[in-house]
Amino acid sequence: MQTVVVVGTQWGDEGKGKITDYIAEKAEVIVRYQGGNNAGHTIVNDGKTYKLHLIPSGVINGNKLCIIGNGMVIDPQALIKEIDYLHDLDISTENLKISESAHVILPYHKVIDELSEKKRGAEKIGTTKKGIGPAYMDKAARCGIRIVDLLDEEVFKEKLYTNIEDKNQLIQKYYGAEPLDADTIYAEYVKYAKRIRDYVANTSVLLEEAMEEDKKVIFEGAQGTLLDLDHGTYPFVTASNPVAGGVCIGAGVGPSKVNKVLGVVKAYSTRVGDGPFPTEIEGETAERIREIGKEYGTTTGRPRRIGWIDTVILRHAKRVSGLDYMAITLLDVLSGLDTIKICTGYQIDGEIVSHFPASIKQLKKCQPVYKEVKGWKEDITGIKSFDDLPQEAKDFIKEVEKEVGIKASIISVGPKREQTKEVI
Ligand code: 2SA
Ligand code: MG
Repeated sequence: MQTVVVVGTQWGDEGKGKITDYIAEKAEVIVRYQGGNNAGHTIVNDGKTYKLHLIPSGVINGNKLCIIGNGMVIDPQALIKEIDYLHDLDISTENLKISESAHVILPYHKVIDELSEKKRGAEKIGTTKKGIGPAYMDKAARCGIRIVDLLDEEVFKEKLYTNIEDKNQLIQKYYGAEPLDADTIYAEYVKYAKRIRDYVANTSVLLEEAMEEDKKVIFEGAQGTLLDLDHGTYPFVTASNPVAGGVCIGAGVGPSKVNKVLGVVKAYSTRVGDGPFPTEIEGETAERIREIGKEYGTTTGRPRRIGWIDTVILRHAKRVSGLDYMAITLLDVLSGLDTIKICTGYQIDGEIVSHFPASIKQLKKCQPVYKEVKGWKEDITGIKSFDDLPQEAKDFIKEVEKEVGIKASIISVGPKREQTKEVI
């Protein structure tokens, strides 16, 4: 039995979908354990580009068991749209299973997400406005509606009508916005329930069975370590736990069942949304990386902020997720640069810090300490193996490995499956 967690080490968009799709070739079960349709995973296979938000990336890769775990928050409308989208592309969802314990995103979550961001003004988080935070808030406040509740019309009605009263108080009295109509939501969601009913299961049990049969399981993280509710740049984070530990809670498996953790590392850094970003750069190099790397939000289309690779962050990710090895992605995007910077530490008020600070004030003061390495001019998108890489690219990887203290086992030089290479 072997299970692997694919986790984002930066602020998301490291190419987790692509790496999951690549290793999914050898796996039978793919599980998402946190987040919702705030995620945007792009996969290119056989000349086709797929964009997924809720369904595990393994769905593209044959008839695998794809699990939406209990730790996720599900917008049923978005889920049905994604199922229909896959069907239109002749991709089967017959092996898709949705946890009965996952929470449901309701229209008031989306409205409150939008209103609370507006109210924050300059201090906004830069959320995707998909209702993710408010849905997790209700989960913690014990007034959330789970998939199992949605499927029982009586239970759903009772919970919805109770909630709507409270939510409308907030929406109308606090935010001064238009209240929502419970009857309309009820009628709409009952229809959604009918569409998704057959996919719903106790996914923790399904996973246990699969593991007992020695099936290879991939846990696919969404977002990244620095967006983790506990380990990220709080409050500029998402409302779930993308780190590897999130697997146990969000999929219903014990820690002893998690065998390996693969950290996906973009060869530079990006962030979409607000909050501190020590190695952020602007100007020509940033523009160039954004255009070549197509650094625009998959879900929202927002231009992503760009920066150099930051090994302070990567060491933080290694520690909090227990990374075994790295997959370095988008290496090709750096081709053509004269020099490449690797951040090895921060200076705050004249002192060198080598661990990622928790204080946002401190983070804003961070001056990155860089090591500069030589770039390479060659187009590397067509390399057949790791050995074909120019020496400078190999040296860049070696330097990152040395700073982080773990090996890169996979490198990726383009969006296509054949552009992902195993190093070891
Ligand atoms: P939310 O909506 O409550 O989760 O937002 C909170 C923060 O988390 C960030 N976040 C993301 N960052 C990178 N990628 C994400 N997925 C999409 C993508 C995002 C998009 O793949 O491109 O299309 O804009 C993602 N989801 C959430 C978000 O920007 C906030 O900083
Ligand atoms: Mg993404």
